[in-house]
Amino acid sequence: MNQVMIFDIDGTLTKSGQSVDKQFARFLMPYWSSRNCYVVSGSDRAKLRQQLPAELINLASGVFACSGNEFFSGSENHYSMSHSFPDELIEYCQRLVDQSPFFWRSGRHVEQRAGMLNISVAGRNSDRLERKRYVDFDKLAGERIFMADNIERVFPDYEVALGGQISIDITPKGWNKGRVYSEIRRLHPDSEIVFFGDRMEEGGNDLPLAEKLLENGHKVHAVKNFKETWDILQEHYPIIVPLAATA
Ligand code: M1P
Repeated sequence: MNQVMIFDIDGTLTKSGQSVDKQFARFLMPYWSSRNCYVVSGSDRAKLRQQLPAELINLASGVFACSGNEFFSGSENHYSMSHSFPDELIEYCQRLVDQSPFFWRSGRHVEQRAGMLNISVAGRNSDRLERKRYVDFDKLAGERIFMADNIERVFPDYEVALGGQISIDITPKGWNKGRVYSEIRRLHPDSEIVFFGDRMEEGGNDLPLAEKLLENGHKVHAVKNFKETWDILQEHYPIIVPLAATA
């Protein structure tokens, strides 16, 4: 049976917020040209283009950005969802940011993307050290879980996912990575789907897609980092060599 591969980016193909390792990118190039490979990320296109080189993105069969709310392949845009988030929700999030006891604000704390809002107390302008400080703080304080619970309680039409390390993602209910499933089924109705992600725990942003795949008999790999993704690919999913090349 044909296989279609879907890869989350942060924590699965790259270290969180960083560019893909050069050697791993070299491994992925022939890999992505030999198979139908898609990527899905909570991040927007601009961020995704900083993390993966253009040659690699162009080899992917398609890219789902903004938690699956935007879909493009090459220069073709397939869809981009838009939603007008209520002022009350945005103000509520801004208040949560302002009230946080975390000592540092780098800027860009409430970011609107296609079909989603990203909220970060440390801010999207945080450098590596600032990110690390917030990660350490959040481990002790559980702030992101606290924020997510509160937002979902006060605004029940919205859902909140923990995507990366320093922020939370808010979408209208159901506008999550799970929507990637129906799109891939439409494009590849007879293929087995294999998904790699690092956030499949309760509240993690890879969970909705992982659940849909498992319910429908597909495969899911919950990885801890890109090295584990690399190992699994080498061990279980060899590069497909076209028949003419083997003759
Ligand atoms: O792709 C995973 C997440 O990457 C970033 O998360 P953070 O800055 O918290 O590490 C954000 O772009 C987030 O929206 C996204 O889900």
